[in-house]
Amino acid sequence: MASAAEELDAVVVGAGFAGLYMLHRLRGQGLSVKVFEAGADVGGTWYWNRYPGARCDVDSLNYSYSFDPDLEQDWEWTEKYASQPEIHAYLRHVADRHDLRRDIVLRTRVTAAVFDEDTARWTVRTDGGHEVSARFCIMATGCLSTPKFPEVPGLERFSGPWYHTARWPEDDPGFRGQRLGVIGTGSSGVQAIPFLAGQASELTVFQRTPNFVFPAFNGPIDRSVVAETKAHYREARTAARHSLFGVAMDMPTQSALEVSDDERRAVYQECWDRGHVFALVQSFTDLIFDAGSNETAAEFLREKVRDRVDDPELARKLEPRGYPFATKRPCLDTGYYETYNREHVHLVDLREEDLVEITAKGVLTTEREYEFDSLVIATGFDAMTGALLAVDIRGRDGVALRDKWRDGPETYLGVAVAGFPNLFTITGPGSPSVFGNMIVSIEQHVEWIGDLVDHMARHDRSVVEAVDTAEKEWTEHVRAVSDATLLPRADSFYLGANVPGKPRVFMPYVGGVGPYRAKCDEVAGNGYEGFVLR
Ligand code: N01
Repeated sequence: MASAAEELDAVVVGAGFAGLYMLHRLRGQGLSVKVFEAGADVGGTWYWNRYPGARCDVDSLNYSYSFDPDLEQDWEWTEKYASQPEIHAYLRHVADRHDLRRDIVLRTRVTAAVFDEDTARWTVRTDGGHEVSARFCIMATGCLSTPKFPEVPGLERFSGPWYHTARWPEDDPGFRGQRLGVIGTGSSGVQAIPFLAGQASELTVFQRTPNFVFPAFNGPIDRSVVAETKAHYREARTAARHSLFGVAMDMPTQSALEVSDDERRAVYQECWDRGHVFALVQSFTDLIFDAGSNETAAEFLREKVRDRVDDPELARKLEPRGYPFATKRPCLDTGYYETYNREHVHLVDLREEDLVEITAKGVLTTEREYEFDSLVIATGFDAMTGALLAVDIRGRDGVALRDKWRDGPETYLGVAVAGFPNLFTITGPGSPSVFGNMIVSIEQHVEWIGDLVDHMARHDRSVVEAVDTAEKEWTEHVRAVSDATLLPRADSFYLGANVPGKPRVFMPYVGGVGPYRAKCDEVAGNGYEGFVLR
């Protein structure tokens, strides 16, 4: 254990993609840094989400660090979309390659961070009894890291074992021959269900909202694409950084309503065949702006459900309806719908019967009790703010972040908060974050924060704080940009709508990864306008 009030330049909370690179970056700038990580290993998301079938929905060559050109060349991805074990192995490799582990304290959760105005330092405390003092406190806690559980009571009464997809045990439990219940059909459920169906003797899925799901067409990585990308990685990375979603793609030029039905179908089919989450979203200019255009894509995808599911009544239940396409994160699948053609797989439509409680034997709905040997909870996350507010963060005048954000998060650029000097939130609310390729957004924030810290050192400044008016303007801009789209029309985790009582505020910045980067660069170029440096 660290000695009381060990003095550091920076504390980083979390050792996932963001925390590892932040440590590397600040250490390279000569700062003393310590990382606290709750998990038993580095990896963040890719440590915790080890459920069967877990894999990335951004292609491997894009979902990787760009900061180390040698790593980029050395590392060999095996699949188009990497699995959890492969991404975890990659992050473990990065930690070793850059000798990061010596400054990472594992199995240790940060519980509080308090700013002292007299010393202009943060005191950071952990559940392991650490107390450290640091000039900078950097939250690399991830956007999807605080699990959300079903609201109904009784989970503790269930007599069998249960597992949340985001807290999967290191030793995979396996469900061979068991009656298994799964609650939730977001990306985690959609990925896990085909694998779980391969184990369980009876699998029952409780679906509240059917998702838009299309095939990943995953497989061994195309070696010619690898060679081509590696030969031009710098250009590819630059293009990704300036793109809409952090993955370089051709920009559409037409509305979905400007073309004939046949042309539109051909475009959708081509995107479908690519098995790419953003391709379909970006196939026409107006899919996330115009309900009529959006409906054409939605109907195309519903038709595919009908093609893939044998029983028409079951297909009807699985067809996504009631919210526009892409207003909840669409899912990439491998055999998801086909799984429902298997005799031992059953669907309970929670729009027709409500969940009442978890009982000792299983799940009680308004229709009947379903009995299970084990349960899988795939109900997602308290997204974006959950992990930040889990820590008791107190800024100037002892103000708690939990109080400041009572009506929803307010940030300047999603990276800083007025009243909380020298605190940074990597991919915080108000930045593109979950609305694109996380790694591109993480690297951008890490580098921007690193540059700011360097700027402060060169200009003999020790404290930086977002200005209240700049924060208000940015928060309003984030809201206005999302309000111009269809995105707030779904009860999504982007809006906090999946967590009862959470303020209904659209959290990611949806103006695009490239334009957002340009804005951050402009702020820095103008001497960090919107910040006070003391
Ligand atoms: O979580 P989710 P997730 N009773 O919130 C349902 C990333 N990710 O873990 O839609 C019954 O999407 C809920 O229903 P509803 C990715 O960004 C990426 O699956 O709220 N059901 C929904 O069906 C993704 O978007 C990958 O009505 C309840 C499900 O549970 C994000 O993580 C893989 C319920 C939760 O879906 C979150 O995905 C996995 C209740 N009380 C995750 N509460 C990649 O591929 C919730 N639900 C990279």
